[in-house]
Amino acid sequence: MAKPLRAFDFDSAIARKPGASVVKGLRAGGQEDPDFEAVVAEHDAYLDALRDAGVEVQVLEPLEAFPDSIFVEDPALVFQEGAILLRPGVGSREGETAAIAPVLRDRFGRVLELASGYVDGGDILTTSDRVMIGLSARTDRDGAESLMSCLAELGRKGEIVQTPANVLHFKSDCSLIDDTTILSTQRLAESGVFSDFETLIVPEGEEGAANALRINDHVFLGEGFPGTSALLERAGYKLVTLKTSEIAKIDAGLSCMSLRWLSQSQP
Ligand code: CIR
Repeated sequence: MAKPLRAFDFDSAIARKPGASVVKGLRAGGQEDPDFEAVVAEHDAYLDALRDAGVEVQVLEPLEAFPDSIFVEDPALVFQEGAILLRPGVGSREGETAAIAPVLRDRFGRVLELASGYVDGGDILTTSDRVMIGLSARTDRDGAESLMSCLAELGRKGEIVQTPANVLHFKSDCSLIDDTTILSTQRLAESGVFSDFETLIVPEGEEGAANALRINDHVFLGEGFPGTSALLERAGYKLVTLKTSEIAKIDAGLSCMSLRWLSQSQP
C-alpha cells in the first residue's frame, strides 16, 4: 500500500556552491565576514547530510556576482506539482531568479512566475495542508497575493501571516518538524499563527535553533543549541546536528541552502 505523503518527504534537491564572494553576503547586524573555507565546509557537510537522508542533490556552480546565491531557497519555491519563480525583496538578490530559472524549467514540467511584488522563499513555510507566507521586510503584500494566485493554480492553499518585527524571514523563527508540529520561537508562536498546530518552543537565547529542517526521518538542527537538542530528543526526533556558525554571520540557517521536493511517488 502506498504510504501517505508527508510535507517533509523529499528525494530531490537543488543547491549552489558558494563562490568566494559569499564572504560579502548580506547581514543586518555588524557581524564580521565569514571565512570562505569554513563556509565551504559547512555547505559540504549540509550536502552530505541531505544525501545521507536519502535526497539526490543537484549542485549548481557558484555565481560570484551574487554573494548570497548559495541561499537557493530565496528566489524560488518548489513542489511535486511545479515550481514558482519568486522575486527576492532586496536589490542585490533580484538577479538570482533569472539565474535559477533555466534549471527549474529543466527539472519541472510547470514553472509559474510571480506577477508582481516581492517574496523571499525564506518567508514560506510549507505544511501538509497549507503554505504560510510571512510578510516581512523582504516579502510585501503585493508579492504575497501574487503568490497566493500561483499556489491556487498549483492546487495549494496559501495563508498570509506576519513575520515578527526585526526578524529576517518567517522561517528564521520556525520549522515544520512533523505533520502537526512546528518548532518555533516564543515571539512567533505567541502571535497565534500556529493555533492549528502543536508547537515546541525553543528556549530563550536559542532563537537561531528554530530554523531547523525536517528531511524524511531526521531533523537537521544547528550546532550549539543544547536546550533545543534536548527538547527534540525527549520528543523522540532523530537529530542530525550541523555546524552553522559561519553562515550565521550572514544571517543564514539550515533551510536556505536547498530547494527540496519529492519527484517520485513513494512506494
Ligand atoms: C540574505 O540576507 O538574504 C542572506 N544573507 C541570508 C539569506 C538566508 N535565507 C534564508 O534563510 N532563506
